[in-house]
Amino acid sequence: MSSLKADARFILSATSPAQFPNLRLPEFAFLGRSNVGKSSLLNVLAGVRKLAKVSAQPGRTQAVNFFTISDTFTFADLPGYGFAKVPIHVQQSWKSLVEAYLVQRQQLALSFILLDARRGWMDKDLELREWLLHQGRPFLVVATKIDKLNQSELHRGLAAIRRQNDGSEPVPFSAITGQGAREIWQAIKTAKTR
Ligand SMILES: Nc1nc2c(ncn2[C@@H]2O[C@H](COP(=O)(O)OP(=O)(O)OP(=O)(O)O)[C@@H](O)[C@H]2O)c(=O)[nH]1
Ligand SMILES: [Mg+2]
Repeated sequence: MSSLKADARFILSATSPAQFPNLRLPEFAFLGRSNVGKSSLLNVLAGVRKLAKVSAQPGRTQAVNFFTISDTFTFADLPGYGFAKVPIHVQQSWKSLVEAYLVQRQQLALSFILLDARRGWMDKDLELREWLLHQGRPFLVVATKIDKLNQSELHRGLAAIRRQNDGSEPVPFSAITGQGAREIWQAIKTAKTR
């Protein structure tokens, strides 16, 4: 598997659009509910255990965290949405930060929508999906934490996700086993050279 261990670097953590870095590299964004496994996926892809902080408490990533990979592209770890215990003003600031990112970010090559394979689409995920479609932003759906499902649960979970994704297949992924990382890398390489 191609992980780029030595060359993954944390750049900065932005809490407002003015702080977004301008590195002129193709960028890949990781989006999804709080606790779905965005930071864990990023760490697996980069081959670095603690590149992106993995939260013990949901809702911890409240900024957009930027990383460069081999100085050829960047990853953006976006704050998770939909955590009920987060106060309303924090949810609103999430929304304006993420919307500003998705509207403005010219170098954004591809977004990943992460869904918990056990839960599938929830309202906020569908809202995000509609929004990306509306903005003409390409995205790929990743079904996370598949190590927690048996074969038949996995089959059912993936089918449910596909049904609400115009029949497109999600990438099954586990940060524990690394399954799916190769497909995600492939999608990144394809989008990067497009
Ligand atoms: N079993 C299993 N646990 C996972 C997997 N991915 C993430 N987790 C766990 O789920 C919890 C949340 O993971 P994070 O990667 O921090 O999730 P996040 O989407 O970045 O969360 P926020 O930053 O709060 O939005 C952590 O306890 C992880 O260890 C996976 O593939 N399998
Ligand atoms: Mg996170």
